[in-house]
Amino acid sequence: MSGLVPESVQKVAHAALGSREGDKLKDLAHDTKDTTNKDRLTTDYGVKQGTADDWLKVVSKDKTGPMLLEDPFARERIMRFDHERIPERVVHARGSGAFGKFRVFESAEDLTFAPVLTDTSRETPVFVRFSTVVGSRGSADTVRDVRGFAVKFYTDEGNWDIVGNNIPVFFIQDAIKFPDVIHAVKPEPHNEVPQAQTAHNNFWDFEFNHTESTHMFMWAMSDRAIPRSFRMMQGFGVNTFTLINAKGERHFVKFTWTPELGVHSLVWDEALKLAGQDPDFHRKDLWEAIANGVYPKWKFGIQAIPEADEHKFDFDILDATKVWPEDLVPTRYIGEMELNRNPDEFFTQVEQIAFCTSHIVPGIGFSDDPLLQGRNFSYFDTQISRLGINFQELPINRPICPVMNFNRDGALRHTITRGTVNYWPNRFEVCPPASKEEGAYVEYAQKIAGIKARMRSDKFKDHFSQAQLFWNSMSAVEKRHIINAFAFELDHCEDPVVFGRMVQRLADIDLNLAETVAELVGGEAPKQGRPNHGRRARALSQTEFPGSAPTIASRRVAILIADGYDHVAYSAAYAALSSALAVPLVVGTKRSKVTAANGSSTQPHHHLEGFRSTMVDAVFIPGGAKSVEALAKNGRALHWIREAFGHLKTIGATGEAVDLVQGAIALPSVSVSSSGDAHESYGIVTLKDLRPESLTEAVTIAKGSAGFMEKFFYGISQHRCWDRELDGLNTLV
Ligand code: HDE
Repeated sequence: MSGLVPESVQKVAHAALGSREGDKLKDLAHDTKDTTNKDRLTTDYGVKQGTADDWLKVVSKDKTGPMLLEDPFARERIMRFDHERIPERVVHARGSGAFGKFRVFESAEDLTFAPVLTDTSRETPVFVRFSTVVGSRGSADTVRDVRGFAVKFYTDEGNWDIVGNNIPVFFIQDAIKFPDVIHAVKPEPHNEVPQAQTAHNNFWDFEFNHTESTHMFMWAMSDRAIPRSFRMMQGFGVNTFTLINAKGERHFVKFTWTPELGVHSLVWDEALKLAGQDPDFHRKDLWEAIANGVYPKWKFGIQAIPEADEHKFDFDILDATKVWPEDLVPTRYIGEMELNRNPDEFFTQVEQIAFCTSHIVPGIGFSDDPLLQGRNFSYFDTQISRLGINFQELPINRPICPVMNFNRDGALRHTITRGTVNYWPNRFEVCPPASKEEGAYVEYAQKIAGIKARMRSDKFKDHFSQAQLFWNSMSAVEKRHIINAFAFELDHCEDPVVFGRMVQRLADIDLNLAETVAELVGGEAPKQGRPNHGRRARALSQTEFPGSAPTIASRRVAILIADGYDHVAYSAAYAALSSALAVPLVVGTKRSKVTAANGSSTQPHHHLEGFRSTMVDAVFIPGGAKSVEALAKNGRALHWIREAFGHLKTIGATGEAVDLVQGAIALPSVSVSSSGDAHESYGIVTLKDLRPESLTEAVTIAKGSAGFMEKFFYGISQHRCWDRELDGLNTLV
């Protein structure tokens, strides 16, 4: 360690400084201070302070007495503290972020002349902020909500922001409705309840009254709204943008990010528990992966429609409540983003970053998407009240290319612009506008003719076809989760008008869905449903994105032990997990030293009370007669095993621990090994008669492998054992 900056962070930062990606880091270095032991405490105006503990007082003999307002040190401290908070974001208040880099591996020059999308040799620095939408800054990470996925590219032509979500559509079609939808979803005005939840009367009342929301609320009730990790979600620009190529041709486009690790979600019970047990679960997960060098990566994709084809679809391509089905407009993946550096300071980087949909660079344009047009106004405006008019000067926001203009003054102006003129044109010809050849942004000459009116295109009026398309495209497990999500949400609406009408609305999507939910929540079953067109589309079900290769990198695996554990199995598992870049976490009956049967010992990372099964992806329990006996008598240990089973996690056990797992789960359909051969049943991987040589450190993760570790790792790489749920075995939570 040097100063207070962890070495791992420094190493990455220094490596990046030599590269193109390091340009933003170099820029930030001008404003970055390390806290070191050499520094001495000073006031903000630089005077050294001799004490940090006592306010200046008039003291009597017993050293007590009134405090003096004169004390400038104390006043500075208190006043600075009084003003530490700035307004939190009105939406997306809770988030976390990281630095990284972006590069295209295939030029999109047929679509655009923007070098960030055409120059395959260029590395563009990025900062990404992930967020929830509804909750306050201090709310929990794992609530059911849409996730923000906002990317700032620091390009040589200026900053380009894609301010996206992990769901490709939105609740409303026209920006004028945004205050209504957000008021409805936020805590209710009379009692400020509930926090960070869609499960309340006002939200579902709004949804019923806005049929255009139907498609989006189906996504919000799906597993997409409870991601396992920010690193395991897709990102979508949602709005329709345009790209202009060197020939002056224009395409309508949508942007997509697809994670290398695949799209994976928590199960609902796990998400609910984590909100209390580890409210920072996603924030820590991102930090941990980057600190461990398992950098999250996403492929960047574009869907493009030539300008001439704008009206060839049965939906309006400018309607943000619609996807462009992959079967009609395939995504072409052309680039990759990697996040590889954690922030140095949360407030000045993650909190003060200011995204604006209006930040685009030459070669990229807007469309007449009525949601996007409104967003272009809103983001700049909101930054003014959140950060002040000079927000673009904050280190995290300023571009890495030159900035020069005659915008001046305002609160907290930072830049000192020398020179005698602050207007154009001027007699010195200082700072003239650029020509197109010099890289000026030139608007596409779009022909427009029309009348001034408050209207929407007729195609915007179809609010159900794509909601049906989404439902039809779900897997059996996903459908079940959506039904359960509605059952949970509507159960939290006490007003019978609200849940009663919502179950009727579900009949516009699928009668069976509506009937099932009606029965669960106590609404009147709809008599008739809207005919379902029966069509399905690719890429809507998240099961189509399992990841580029089976891996357990960055997966958290608990190893449960007590005194007397089998050290051979323990250390083989620990080593194999580490070499596969997973995160082994040893959880003991206590956190003080635990001694193995052979006299070796280990210091667990956690103990069973402090750490819960919800916080890991899989569990391994080595044998050892005494250890297993202790775990079997420990209610929390048994609950760990049952809960991990109920949450569909892979569980591995060797030696005596096989009987422990079998006893805890006690389901006849789940069999365990009785011999020296590794055995797998419903994601329970067991090896009764352990021969040390059967536990290898180098594990190939592939389907159908014979070894214990191979089977165990393959199970983890599959994220969850869905067969347990399909066969109704997941009730032990
Ligand atoms: Fe936002 N949105 N939004 N939004 N949004 C904000 O800007 C707004 C919409 C999204 O990590 C605010 O800086 C309007 C769609 C993200 O800092 C605000 C409309 C999508 C973030 C705002 C929308 C988003 C925001 C609040 C409808 C997905 C967090 C703080 C017309 C494509 C960015 C801020 C970050 C934040 C307005 C709809 C994504 C108030 C008016 C659609 C990821 O300006």
